[in-house]
Amino acid sequence: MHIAIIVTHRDITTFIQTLHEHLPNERISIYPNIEDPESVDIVIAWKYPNGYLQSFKNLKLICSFGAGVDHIFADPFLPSDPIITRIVDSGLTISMTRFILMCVLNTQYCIFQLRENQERKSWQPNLSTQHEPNIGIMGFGVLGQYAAMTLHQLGYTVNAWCRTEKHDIPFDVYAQNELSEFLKKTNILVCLLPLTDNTRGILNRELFDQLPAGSTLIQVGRGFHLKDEDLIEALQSNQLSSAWLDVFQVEPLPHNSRLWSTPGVFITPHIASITNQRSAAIQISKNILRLKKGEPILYKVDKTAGY
Ligand code: NDP
Ligand code: OXD
Repeated sequence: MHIAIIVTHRDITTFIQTLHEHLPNERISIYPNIEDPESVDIVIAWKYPNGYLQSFKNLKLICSFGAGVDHIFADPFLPSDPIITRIVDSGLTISMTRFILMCVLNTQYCIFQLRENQERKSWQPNLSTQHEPNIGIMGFGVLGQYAAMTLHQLGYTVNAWCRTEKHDIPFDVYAQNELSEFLKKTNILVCLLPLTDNTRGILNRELFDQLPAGSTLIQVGRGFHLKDEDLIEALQSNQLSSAWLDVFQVEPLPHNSRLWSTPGVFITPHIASITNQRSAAIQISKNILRLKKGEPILYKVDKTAGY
């Protein structure tokens, strides 16, 4: 098999080395040095240039190097035949939960305010440590479910919202048409949705207005879920009190973005959860061996749903 790795914006030394270890007999080409594209069977992709796969006429499998696949569906020339897979990894899932917990705890205990108080030697126990977070998780998939269950086990009030019905969950999971009800019960909103035609721009003023005043946003989905100007307005009017933003429409976030200096915004550089190169290489090589043997491929993306 001929495997082409087209991963941009990331150092993938360990990934390449591990892939070679696990697939010692396969031909592996690395972007931009991919000769003979017609012979490529499998592409491992992260943010490749649109249209680049048009000359890969015999492609069978496209593996996303991350959990998200919006970067693949963003290609208007995406070939329609290949199976598309994504990364599902316990390390990635646990890191995301830890990141969300970090945001929740810092919000709950007003850690930045406490730090300022300390600088002024001011003893003020009545911040909002009594404030009980009601955490609403938008997107109850691999990452959302683990985060929600963990927070629930820690004693937080948790609700979730997703597209298809879920059963036997120890808290409320709202259906797609119950978004308003879900938002009313939420004062810390976590976005763990994939970016699709249905979720683009979903974090907008109309949605923020349905949350209780003073709520917090934890945005770890994708930059295009959020209407930046709507967030800034919601913060300025105190409809939201704070927003943790890990993902942006343009990354790195441009210096002239107003988000950098909007009070209440905490910016992290897309580090909520990062693909582990070794486990990703092992997972993808196992799937490549499955393809070779004609066995079912794991972690397939639903092309109709777009995630
Ligand atoms: P999954 O595909 O496992 O889960 C997606 C969830 O979103 C599902 O619960 C799905 O509903 C729900 N959903 C999709 N469309 C809609 C819709 N229109 N309305 C309501 N719910 C919807 O994805 P993961 O949990 O693995 O990952 C989620 C996203 O997290 C990724 O796509 C990526 O954008 C982001 N991410 C961010 C990282 C970071 O570092 N910031 C790292 C990794 C991922 P249903 O259950 O009904 O199918
Ligand atoms: C991913 C990401 O989708 O890092 O894996 O955002």
